[in-house]
Parts: sequence; C-alpha cells; structure tokens
Amino acid sequence: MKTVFSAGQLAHDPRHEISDGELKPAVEIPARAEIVRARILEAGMGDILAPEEFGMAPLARVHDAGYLDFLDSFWTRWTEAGRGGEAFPFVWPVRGLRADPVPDHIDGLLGRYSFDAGTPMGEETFAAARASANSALTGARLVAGGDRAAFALCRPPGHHAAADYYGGYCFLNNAAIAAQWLRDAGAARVAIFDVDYHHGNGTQAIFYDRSDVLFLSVHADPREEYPYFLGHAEETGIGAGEGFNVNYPLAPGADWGVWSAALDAGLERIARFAPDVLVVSLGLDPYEKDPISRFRLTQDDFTRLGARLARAGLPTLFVLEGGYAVDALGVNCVNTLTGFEAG
Ligand code: OKP
Ligand code: ZN
Repeated sequence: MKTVFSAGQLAHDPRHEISDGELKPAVEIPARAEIVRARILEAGMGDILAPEEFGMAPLARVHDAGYLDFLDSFWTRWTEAGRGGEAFPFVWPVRGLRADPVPDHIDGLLGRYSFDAGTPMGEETFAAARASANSALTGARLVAGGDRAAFALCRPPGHHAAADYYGGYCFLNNAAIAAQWLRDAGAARVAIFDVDYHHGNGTQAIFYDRSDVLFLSVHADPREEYPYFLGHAEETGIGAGEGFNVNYPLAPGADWGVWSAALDAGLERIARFAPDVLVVSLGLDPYEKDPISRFRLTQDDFTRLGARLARAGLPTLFVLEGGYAVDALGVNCVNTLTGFEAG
C-alpha cells in the first residue's frame, strides 16, 4: 500500500513536555516519523508520496473557526507577549467558569483551546499539524479513488484533538478530518476504529451526536489512564448518534487475548454498520515495551492486528496516532500494515 508523508511534519520538534510533575524530554518527536519511514523503505512496502495541499476547508468541516484562528495566530500572539520557545497552558474554563467570551490574552486563549498541560506548542506546530492533516486527506483520496488501503504517516497525531481544543500531543484530528472528507466525497457511512492505548476523546466528541460515523475505541480504562475524563463503556452516543459510539476500556496489563477479544467485538459491530470505508486510528502504544503505556501486545501481535482488520473486507485508511517505543515503532507499524496486506 502507499504511504503519505511530508517532511513538513517534522517541523514540530518539541523539546519538553510537562509530565509527572516535571519538565521532561518530549516523547512525541520527529524521530517517530523517521523510523517508520525508514522501515517502510527497508521492507519495500510501497511508494511514499508527498501529500497534496487541501487548504483550510476540510479542517473547518471538523474544527471550530475560532480554534483554527487561535492555532494560526498563536506564534504571533505568543511572541508579542514577549515569550519564545514552547507554550503550555495553565488555566482552564472548568465547571462554573465561562468558556465565553473568548479571552484576548494568549494565556487565556491557551487555556480556552486546550484540555491538558502536557502538549508543547511552538512556532512550527500549526504548519506541521496542517501537513499531517494533508497526509490523512491524501490517504483518504487514495482510498476513495479505489486503493484497497493507504497509510497516512501522521505526526503530530490527532485523536485527542476535538472541534475546539488541543491536547495529548494532538492539534488537528487527522482521522476525523479524513472521515468527514470521505463522507463529503460520497461515502454514506464511515467507521473509525481507534486502537491506540489511549482513548480517542477528540474523535468521540466530534462524532458523538452522529449516526453516519461510527466511532469505536479499544483503550486503557480512563479510571486508570489518560485522558481520564472520557472513554467509559457507558458513553454510547447521543441523539441521532445513540448507539454509534462504542468504547472498550480495558484494565492496564491487557495482553493479546484480552485485547483481541475487544477488537473482535468491535469488528462485529463494524460489520453490522456496513460502512463504505474504515479509518483505523493506528496507535502503536499498546506495545508491551511502550514507555508510557501498560498493555502487552508483542511485535507479532501487530501482524495479527493487521490481518484481523483486513478480514473486515473494507477499503481502509490507516492514520498513525501514538506509539513511543521509538526503536520498535517502525517494525510495529509495518507489521500491522503488511499483516493487513497478507490478510
Ligand atoms: C497521546 B496518544 C505520562 C504522561 C502522558 C499524555 C499522553 C498522550 C498520549 N506521564 N501524557 O494517544 O498516544
Ligand atoms: Zn496513545
């Protein structure tokens, strides 16, 4: 299958993140994309294409206009306030405070348009996030044009970003933008299956009231894990979307036996939904040696994952999400994709 990736995605190159009460080295780094790219070439998996430029319109189908303005003007506002380097929010409009009116000051804007303090943002962040979204959109166009599958090598990732907030290393929701583009290109129903270790709170929120996009997620129980405030089993959708959101929270420590049972349940739900296209939010952090995660998938389990996804028999767009065991990331990613191709 073809891969879509742009060197522009490397420009977001954070130094630090706030984690465990410290300023620690960032884990969502350009080396993640480089090692995946290298492994694709080494394995001879297929061509790596540069993305096409889709402009702002497909982003605005998913994200709030004020949020996109904030991302676009962030660096100007940050430097005009006398700051440089990486920005972190520190105040949020929680229960009882007002999210409107939107503040003028950059510190207020950072809180208004984020949900965590763990996500560094710098001068090149929005440009890199746009390039990442263009990779997802180009992959979507390949699949809409008849390719059985495509791989969007997206980083920064997307699944924690909602219509009007960033967080979890995510700024633009690549999978959601691609799914909406596929709908607009004529797909009646799109399923998004999120297999990242962390719940895809942003994607869930974007499609929560809709029956045309089915969202499913297998992830660590939010009682125990980030993002803590979404991803419980009882979240099944609202209004027209009731029954079209499916969460499979698992206790930390889940191995392939436990994990693949949830995967199979999700695939059965997808079969009943009968989508035109499947979008896979491909997080590789369920890996047993991932430094920030606590599931136990092995390198061979990712091959099995790809093969099971292939059995759904659907045109499939893979969108990279998390995965922080950098040395193993290329193998785990390509195992999934070649497992799909062989399956
Ligand atoms: C993004 B993705 C651990 C800090 C964890 C947030 C994790 C974001 C994961 N001490 N910070 O879903 O892989
Ligand atoms: Zn993750």
